[in-house]
Amino acid sequence: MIDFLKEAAHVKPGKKQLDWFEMEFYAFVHFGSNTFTGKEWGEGTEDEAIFNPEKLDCNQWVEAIKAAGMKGMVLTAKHHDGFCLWPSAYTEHSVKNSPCKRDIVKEAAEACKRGGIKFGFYLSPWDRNSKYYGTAAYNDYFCDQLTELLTQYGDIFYVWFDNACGEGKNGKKQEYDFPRYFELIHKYQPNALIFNDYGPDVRWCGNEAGAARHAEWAVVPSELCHYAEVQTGPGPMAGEGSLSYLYNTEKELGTMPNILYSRGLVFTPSEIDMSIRPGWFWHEEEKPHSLERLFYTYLTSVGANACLHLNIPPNRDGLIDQRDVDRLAELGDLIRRELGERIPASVRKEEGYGATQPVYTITLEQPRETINYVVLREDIAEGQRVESFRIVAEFESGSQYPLYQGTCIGNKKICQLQDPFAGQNPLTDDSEPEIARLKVQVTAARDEVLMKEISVY
Ligand code: FUL
Repeated sequence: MIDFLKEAAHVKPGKKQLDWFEMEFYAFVHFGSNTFTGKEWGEGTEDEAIFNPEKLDCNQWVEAIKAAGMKGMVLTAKHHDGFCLWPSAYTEHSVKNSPCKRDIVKEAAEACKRGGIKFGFYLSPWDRNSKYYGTAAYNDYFCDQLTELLTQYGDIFYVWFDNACGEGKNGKKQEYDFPRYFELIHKYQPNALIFNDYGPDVRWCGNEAGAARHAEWAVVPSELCHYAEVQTGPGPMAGEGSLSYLYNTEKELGTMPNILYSRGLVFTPSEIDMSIRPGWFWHEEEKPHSLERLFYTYLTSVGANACLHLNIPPNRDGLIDQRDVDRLAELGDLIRRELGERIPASVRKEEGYGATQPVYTITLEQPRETINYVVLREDIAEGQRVESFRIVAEFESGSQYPLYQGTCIGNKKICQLQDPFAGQNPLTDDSEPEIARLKVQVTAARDEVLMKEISVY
């Protein structure tokens, strides 16, 4: 068992995954026939003539996205209704037969390039329009479209596959040939990450409400992400008795009891995807979520060993709704205000504790009444190791006060100690002394702890 845990501690990310973690926060853009019908899932029978975004301006999208601090955009090149935002040579159901006639994938890719953010696309395997859907020929059709997108629009950082699988217009279901799709991506865009509910490079967190698990491990059982590369030997219970089904909606994925009974381990981190509004597509009657909700989601996704993929749907003019533009700017301002400037402090690793239970003392240059956040980062290039930790405040007198208890750390853990939307923290009434030091104590880890950053805000 000990050996298996040690092995788990050494399951490592690829370079693409490390670069992805550094992006932290990027945009989803759901746009298509549904924008004009008010639906979330189109039937595939919509007339191309309805698609007419007269003021379309992808530069406006990019500006709104950048104002929130997001580093990329993922456009729905084709949603379940099969309508293509680029003039695909393989179907008539696209922008080319709409009054708009513009190649929106091209315009979006170019706007991202101009704005200095990365571009990727969502391509729905479920296609309710295609006559091939539900037959062997559909995988050829899908690969032809995928090839167009991979070869005509410059660098692609991300290909997002939706696992939804319903019936096509002929009432048939389709077997998706994912290994074949992945091969094309590796061939034409070797630097692109592949998102799918079950990996290989990034997996779904299991909900669309913006909620990470209390321990969102990047190292998970291979049963869950069967397309990712297995990096360990078989677990102690491998074989018939091991978990044969594991869903990405489970509460526990990478925790110890869970991985112990797995067949092997893969490094496949989680993405938190959610829309700024209730729907993925723009609907007149909907409005953006509160600043508070979006900010918490940011803290508990980017700050919980995941990335945040926030959807911003353009409206019927082809522009991001002004209410969303304003909310994104507020969100960016709040993130910068809360987490933009570190409090000057020095960090010392205490001697005398074991390699798996180190204690770090953070000494503030100036004692303070309040600390709002502690940010912890493991050097995950070497693997993810910390299972639990706690943070204690120390006053000048030496007396201590427990502040925070956490589970895994991974790429980045944002420990929120104060709530910017609430009143005073009980710790900081006038009668309390000021905080002089903080102690971060790792209480369990799978192998030697390698911290890359400890900072306070
Ligand atoms: C889901 C889809 O069915 C939704 O319409 C949306 O695109 C979401 C991101 O993924 O599976």
